[in-house]
Amino acid sequence: MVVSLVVTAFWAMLPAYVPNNAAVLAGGGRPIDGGRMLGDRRLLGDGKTWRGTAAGTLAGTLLAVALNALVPSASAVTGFDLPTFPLTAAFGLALGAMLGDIGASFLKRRSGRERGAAFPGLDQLDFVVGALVLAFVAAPGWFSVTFTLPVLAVVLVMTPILHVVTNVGAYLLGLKNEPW
Ligand code: CTP
Ligand code: K
Ligand code: MG
Repeated sequence: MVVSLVVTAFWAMLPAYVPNNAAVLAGGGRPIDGGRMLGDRRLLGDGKTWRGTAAGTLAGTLLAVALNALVPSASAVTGFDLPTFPLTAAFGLALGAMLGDIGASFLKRRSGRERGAAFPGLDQLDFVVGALVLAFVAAPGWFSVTFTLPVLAVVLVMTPILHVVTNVGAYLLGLKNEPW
């Protein structure tokens, strides 16, 4: 029961987990804010680029398409009723994850945090909130069937843990400048 919930929650969130990591690998180039300032600080900063955002959104969406192809065999092997992703849901999860992260950068700059600074709590959940909200807007029917209250609860507990583990890992591998 609990295992089934955790596996379902993880599967349903994979298209939202991959974008930020893909953006780290693919990022660079023109910043989204074009260097613009708001007051004496950058609007978003150099850490939010068009290329990273596009690559992250594409990676999350394509992963969902790949997962759809695996659903029959993965469900058969695990015995769990794993969700498939309509394209609207896939795109909503992936783009939402990127927008949540961008929103967090906006808040970090407004609160005086420089690029790369940690914002505990926000760092671990910004992309989850963005992904869930945009998936709900893009595919409300799918969302309500997939993200039941127990699944949502697991997502909110599991994601910060996974986020810490993957970011420390990426830092140790030299892929990220900070371990958060
Ligand atoms: N990245 C990107 N575009 C995005 C998100 C991330 O290009 N939309 C890339 C950038 O190279 C960024 C790196 O991934 O530096 C790490 O992402 P993140 O930790 O989210 O950005 P920070 O550099 O820490 O910037 P901020 O303080 O604004 O979060
Ligand atoms: K971030
Ligand atoms: Mg960072």
